[in-house]
Amino acid sequence: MTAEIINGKEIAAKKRQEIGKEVEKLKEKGVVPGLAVILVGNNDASRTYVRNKQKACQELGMHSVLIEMPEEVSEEELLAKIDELNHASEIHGILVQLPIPKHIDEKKVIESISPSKDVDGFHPVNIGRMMTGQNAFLPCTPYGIMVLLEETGISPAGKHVVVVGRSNIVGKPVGQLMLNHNATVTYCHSKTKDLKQYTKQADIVVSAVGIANFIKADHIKEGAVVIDVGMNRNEAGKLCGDVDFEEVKEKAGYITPVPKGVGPMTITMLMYNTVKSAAESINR
Ligand code: L34
Repeated sequence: MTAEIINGKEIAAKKRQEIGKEVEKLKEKGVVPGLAVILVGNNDASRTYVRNKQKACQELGMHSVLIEMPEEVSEEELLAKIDELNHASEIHGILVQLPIPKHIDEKKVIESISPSKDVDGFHPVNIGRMMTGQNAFLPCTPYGIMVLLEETGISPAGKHVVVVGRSNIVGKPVGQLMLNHNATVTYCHSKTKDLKQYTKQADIVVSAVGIANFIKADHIKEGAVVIDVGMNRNEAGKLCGDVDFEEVKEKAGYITPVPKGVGPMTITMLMYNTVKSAAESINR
């Protein structure tokens, strides 16, 4: 079987058109959705992702501010900046691009963002709301994966989803969203013994481990859906996912490429959440 390639860039473009219409409606009501991104230090990959986020804001006619802070910035200074943004009426979404330097407590930073502006969906309040099925900002990468599946006509209901990776940003929440959509979910991670035994049973595999060419054809059941969340660089410095694409695409039913797979959807759902926050700010 040769897999159908899920074109994340194309689906993202379609979704962004819909979001653009919402932006126009809000502008008619006098509200311009605004996103503030804080970038700490000098990580080239982070810089690229943040640039893509700003570009998306511009294309949708949204307000965006980038706050750059040096690697040595103190935790107090970062928290003070977040507090300022929590109170800024023209800002509806606040995002601190991860990773941040080790001397700053990441959990403390995330908890300092107002849940009503936490467009990343990383605040424990939003995570709890997601888990209990209440109105919440859903984390952008997991949400983007759900939309990719929906747009491709794949329902997780009744399917066995195997998530490889258990980060707070991707692995844990994507399993939760799949569960909310009636999938049967198995979580695997670096301590899992005999990973293949699990992944081979999966109707849908979501890989978020951060190791290039980690998932091979013999991990995958014939015809399975393979979602690659990896953003790795190979020996040649080329961007690649967790999945050995050339090999796995001959066996899978559907596969997402890297780039132009999950990445553009992450940014799209960030735009969606920011517009949602702006709309909700009207009634507060
Ligand atoms: N706070 N930190 C916070 N929120 C996030 O949602 C993120 N993430 C992850 C890293 N840190 C974060 C992102 O934004 C990963 N991520 C992200 C976003 C966009 C892209 C990749 C990762 C992206 O634009 N990918 C392009 C290719 C980019 C390139 O050429 O390097 C793609 O087509 O996949």
